[in-house]
Amino acid sequence: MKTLLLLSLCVYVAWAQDNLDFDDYDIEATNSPDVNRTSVDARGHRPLVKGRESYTPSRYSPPPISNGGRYRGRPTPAPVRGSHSQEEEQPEAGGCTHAAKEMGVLCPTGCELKTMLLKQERNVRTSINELKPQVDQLSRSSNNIYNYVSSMSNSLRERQRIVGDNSRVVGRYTDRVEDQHAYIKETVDTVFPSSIRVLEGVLDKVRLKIQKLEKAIQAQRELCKEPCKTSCPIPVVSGKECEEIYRRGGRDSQMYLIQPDSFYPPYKVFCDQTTNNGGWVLIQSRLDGSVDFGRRWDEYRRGFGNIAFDAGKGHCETPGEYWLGNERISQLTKMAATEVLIEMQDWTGDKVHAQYRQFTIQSDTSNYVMAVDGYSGNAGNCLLEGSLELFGINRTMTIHNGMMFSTYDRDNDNWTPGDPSKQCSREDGGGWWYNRCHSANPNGRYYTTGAYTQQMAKHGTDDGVVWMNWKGSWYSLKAISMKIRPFFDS
Ligand SMILES: [Ca+2]
Repeated sequence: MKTLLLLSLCVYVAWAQDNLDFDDYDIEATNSPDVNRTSVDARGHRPLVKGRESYTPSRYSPPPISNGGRYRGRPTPAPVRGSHSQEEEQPEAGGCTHAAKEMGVLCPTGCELKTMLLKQERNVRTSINELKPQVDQLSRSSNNIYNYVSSMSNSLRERQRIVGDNSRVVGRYTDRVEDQHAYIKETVDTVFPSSIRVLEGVLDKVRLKIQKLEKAIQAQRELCKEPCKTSCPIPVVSGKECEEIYRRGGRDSQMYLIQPDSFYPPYKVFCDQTTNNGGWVLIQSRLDGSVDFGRRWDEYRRGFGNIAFDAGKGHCETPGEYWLGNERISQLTKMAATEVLIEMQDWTGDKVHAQYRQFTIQSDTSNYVMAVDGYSGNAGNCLLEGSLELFGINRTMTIHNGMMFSTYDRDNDNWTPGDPSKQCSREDGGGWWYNRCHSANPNGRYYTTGAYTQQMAKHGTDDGVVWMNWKGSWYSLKAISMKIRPFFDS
């Protein structure tokens, strides 16, 4: 019973210690300058960027109707020509009328009438004789008119027949037109939509291709940002790494071709053949800020930067700024025991170094976990011990040994894994074996001022080229380099 009680007490103490540690984290984290950052503006709207953007309201207005029918004045009836009244003629009364017409007609009588009739008969006969040919002529004319009317009737009937025929033809054509219309409508309703779908598919593919091209163009632009690499004569001597080149007579520090694995093609690297008996493969180099180290996972995996320059001696004996690439570093350190030499320089010219007798980078599948051991040097043992400015768990957080590699697009650090807002690489400027987060930051932002401040840092964090155990968090080194070679126990 006593033993059980003691065991329970031990468990409780251990649990309480754990919780205390967590509380310490939180208190420390709250007090750390990392947290006191300015808040980000709300982005519910998109304000215009002054001088670069403008707002143009685009509205469609239909054009006015033109050439659609001109107004014509309505025709007016022709004016009536001046009419004049005609004198009413008095009827012929055989000379029997009164002198005044209001008095009416005076009828003749007796022989007087006979004489008058005889006299009249002559006149009438003459008139009849004159009228007769006119009547004949009129009769003939009537016949002609009759014939003409008959002919017109025939023509009219013929026309009506033609019109009838035409309407039948028109009817037939109308039917055909309706058939055509139905066919076209069906085509529009069924064939066109499917064709449009096909075209939309094609359009989507074209769009994807354009996006790919734009990405490729962007990638090319990124490449073009880097300064042009000068061509260097490649030394005849080569080997699987710089140590082998040294043994084969390559004693000058310069760019060489190495081929660690005959299965893969050789690649260029800078060999330091003078420091500590030479044989060093330069895997990391910062010296003037000419290369951006804020890069993606894939770039750190493949490597980037400039291997070396020809400063006028006919061969590339001046190293550039570069990262050899995690894949190559991993391969080199896994071939055999490897040591690493980290040399650094401040802005006054002082130099220190940190050396580890064992240095191995695991493969891609384990996110290039780093393992170091066997420190010596005068820069401070950042990779194994963390920052000496910190104590307890806070120092532990800055140890790099055993960490996976992280970049701003691949968070493998120890700072709240799974929370995308807690990314050391994003805040500290480069790819590195971040913990939570660092005591050494050789791939950080390059400050030409040396000392820098929280206000100068992009995220208010110590994102410079930092080796805390030498210069603290707020001093960015002028130069730092990492070199590896096979380790031979002497
Ligand atoms: Ca994290």
